[in-house]
Amino acid sequence: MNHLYHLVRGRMPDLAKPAIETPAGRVISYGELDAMAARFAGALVTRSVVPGDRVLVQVEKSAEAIALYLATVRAGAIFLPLNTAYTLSEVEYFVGDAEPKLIVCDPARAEPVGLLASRYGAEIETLDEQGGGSLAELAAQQPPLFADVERGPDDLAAILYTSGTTGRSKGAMLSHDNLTSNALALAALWRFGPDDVLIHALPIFHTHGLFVATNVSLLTAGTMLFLPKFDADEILRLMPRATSMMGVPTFYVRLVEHAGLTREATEHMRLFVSGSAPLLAETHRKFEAMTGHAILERYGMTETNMNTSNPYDGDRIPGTVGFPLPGVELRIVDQESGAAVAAGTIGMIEVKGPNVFKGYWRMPDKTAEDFRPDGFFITGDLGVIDARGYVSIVGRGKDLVISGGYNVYPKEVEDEIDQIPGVAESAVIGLPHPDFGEGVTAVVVLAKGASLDEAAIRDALEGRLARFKQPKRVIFVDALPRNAMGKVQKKALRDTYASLYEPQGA
Ligand code: MLC
Ligand code: AMP
Repeated sequence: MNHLYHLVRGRMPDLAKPAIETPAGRVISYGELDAMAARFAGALVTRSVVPGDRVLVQVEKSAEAIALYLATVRAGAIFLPLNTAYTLSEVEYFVGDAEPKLIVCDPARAEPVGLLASRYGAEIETLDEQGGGSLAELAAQQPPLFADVERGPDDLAAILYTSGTTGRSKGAMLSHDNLTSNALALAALWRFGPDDVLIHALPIFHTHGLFVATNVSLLTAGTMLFLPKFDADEILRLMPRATSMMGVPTFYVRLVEHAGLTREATEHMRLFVSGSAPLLAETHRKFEAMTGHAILERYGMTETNMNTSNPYDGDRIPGTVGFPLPGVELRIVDQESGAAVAAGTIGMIEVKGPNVFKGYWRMPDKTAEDFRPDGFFITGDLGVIDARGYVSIVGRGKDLVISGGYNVYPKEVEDEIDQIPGVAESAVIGLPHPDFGEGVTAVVVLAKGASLDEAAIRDALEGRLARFKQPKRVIFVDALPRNAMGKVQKKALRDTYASLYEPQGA
């Protein structure tokens, strides 16, 4: 049984049990979530959504947004969530590429998104952060029961876009089996069960918050404490009644800076998980010294769900991402030739298993490029396996910046900067950042006679790129360092400006 919703329903506890609680005191039981998802599924069908259709969703975090996710898979359609920070021009690309039947957006954006929808022949409905809006109104008129559309294990449940190192964003096609197999593996490994109360402060438009956190909790009949966003005070307030939390490294960086983080404050917690970006060994050690908890670091990506995890029992080693999950094959190969490397040698990480996606939406060539003939997916991450079998990520073979757990592709930012009148060329790099792990930084060469400053560059990017992608700092240089082949040497730039974000006096 691989249908995501069949599994959720099959594992539902007592229907009165809370599935989601909000800090404002709202409690949504499993029974209510089930009925809500049925009503939303009915609403989707009313809006002519049929199996295989894409439902593109750019809404704030709410229990209703989770119900919409469940409703989409119940209707046999494909859930396509988008970061709420994306600008209209960014959204337009996804609409054009995915050709959704229905777009669900925040009421505040109904007008411009509505125009966009009509241009691309899509329907539009709205959903706000309180769970209101036109889609909720339509759902309220539907019955609380819905006959779920049958889906096979390889049928798609979701498409999540991930930007490309060159060119366009790619939609990673994730099947029901990709999602269920991974959530079940994680739930077993991390010992999730009905007594778990998970602090959920992640956004729900990415793998981490939507699949790792939400699917694991729903498939184990747990309760999620649903915060709209990360808030250290609120998280510490909730810890005495929670058992677990999943977060990106920035969560932990901020928590260890908080005076309220103590052994007593975390006494009721049994598990802290970190992923989506490298957790500094220093943060791991500080957190353990302050709380007695060793953060469990795991490694995944949009295309593959989770690949490896430190053990639940046994050493959780700082700076490593642990062992391949049960059912996941992982190997390290030579980046150029693809040949296996000697044990203990750094190389490209490749993975294969039920967790690995079905390819990029309507990009067969790109898909073929990223898979080996024997079915292994080339992750673009560089790693090494030690004598005990622990995997460490030691770098990236792809030009990518990860800022606070969000991926930013330098090429996309460079393309925008290069279009600004007065800019000759640019290089975008990630530099060590005390809060975000890496800070997006632009190194810009101005055209002869141009006199742009940092503010002018930032202003020009407004509305074109989501704020988290915009450079935190802009550095002006006379020329970019290049090698003999004329390729910009980003490593040289990263070395030169390595301490740009170091706190003053550090
Ligand atoms: C927000 N801002 C960021 C940012 N998040 N800038 C850079 N990087 C980020 N990640 C900017 C905003 O644009 C704004 O800028 C300012 O910071 C304050 O915004 P905010 O909303 O108050 O930020 P904050 O709540 O502090 O958010 C930081 C954060 C958040 C780290 C808590 O970004 C977050 O929740 N990240 C999680 C991302 C995630 O879920 N990744 C999983 C991907 S899945 P301005 O200029 O407007 O003031 C994946 C696979 C896997 O990777 O393995 O899991
Ligand atoms: P995304 O495309 O948003 O899914 O990001 C996936 C990328 O995040 C991976 O390819 C890795 O580069 C990175 N990543 C995820 N988890 C970790 C981790 N624990 N340590 C280092 N990098 C990670």
